Amino acid sequence: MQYRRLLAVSVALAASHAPLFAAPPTTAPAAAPPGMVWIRGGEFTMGSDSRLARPDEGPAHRVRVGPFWLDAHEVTNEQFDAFIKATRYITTAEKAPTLEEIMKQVPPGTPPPPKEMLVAGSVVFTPPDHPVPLDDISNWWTWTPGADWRHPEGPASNIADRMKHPVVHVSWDDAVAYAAWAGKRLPTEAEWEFAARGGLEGKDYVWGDDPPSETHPQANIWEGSFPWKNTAKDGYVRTAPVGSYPPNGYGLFDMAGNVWEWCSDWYDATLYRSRAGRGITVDPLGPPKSNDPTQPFTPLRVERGGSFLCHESYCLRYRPSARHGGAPDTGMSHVGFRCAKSPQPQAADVPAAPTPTTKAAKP
Ligand SMILES: [Ca+2]
Ligand SMILES: [Ca+2]
Repeated sequence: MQYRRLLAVSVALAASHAPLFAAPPTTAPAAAPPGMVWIRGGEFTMGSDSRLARPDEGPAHRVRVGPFWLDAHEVTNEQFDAFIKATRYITTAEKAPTLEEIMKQVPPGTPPPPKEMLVAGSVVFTPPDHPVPLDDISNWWTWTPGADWRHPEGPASNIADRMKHPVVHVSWDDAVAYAAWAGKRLPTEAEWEFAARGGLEGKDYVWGDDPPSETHPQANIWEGSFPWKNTAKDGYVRTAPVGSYPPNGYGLFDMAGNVWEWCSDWYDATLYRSRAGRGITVDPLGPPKSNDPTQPFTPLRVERGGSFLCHESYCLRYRPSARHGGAPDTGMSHVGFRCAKSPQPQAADVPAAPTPTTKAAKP
């Protein structure tokens, strides 16, 4: 847990290689669960060595994933509201963090945050009205008491006209709780990327190699000058209703942009280097723990797909190979999720501590 706390402080203070399994079924074993798409699985090139790729996206390597179902779109406020009404679940952002939680994730010697920080809230995108240096995220992120999934910009905001938009301010823990309630699970990072590519091999974008178009927008991203001037030529400054842009080759919407999507894996910035030259990685569940040298005190889970804030000048991560690590207790105004589901019988949802050499527990 706990990056929400850490980020609050920072803002405030300034494959396995198991034998190949039998060929996956090419047709779904049953009628699709409502809102889900059958992904028949297969072998693909995961990661990227493209000039657009960041270091954590390479080297590109061969991976095989088994068949699964995936939500056609990000989980919406309407869907999440049904979960809350059924379970009375309280999200991470609605609970005040403790001083102990915060101090566990900051370097030794860091002074404790002021008491006013120890209240329920979340981190909200708050754009400046002028250009700012891009090396300081506090120029556009603000710890906002009272911000949560029902109040995306803070207590004065609401989601009344955004029920078809993706839910935001959900932590990884919240997403896992929703998935368990829905009889689903979070996708693995490998499943997510296989699905995002939609059958296209080695392309920079989920729609191919063409760059984003402002006349025929392929996704909800940032247009203009980040983070202060958004021309919104794609129609939306913040989140868009799910399904507002063309689907990819598998009929999946918003695999690029709109909101980042939690995956089940721990995030390891160097993960792919360990797979290089080792043949085909089969149904990887991710590393046993997270590893990001830039955030050594914070365990991180994988987020994929980029968001409405991504722009080529700063965050060109609305690409299928792009990766990001987020602390499991961090909900933000540009992070959501979608769910996967294994063919029956359903496996346990999310492995607590998968190892790179453990074959997936998926049936
Ligand atoms: Ca946009
Ligand atoms: Ca997305």
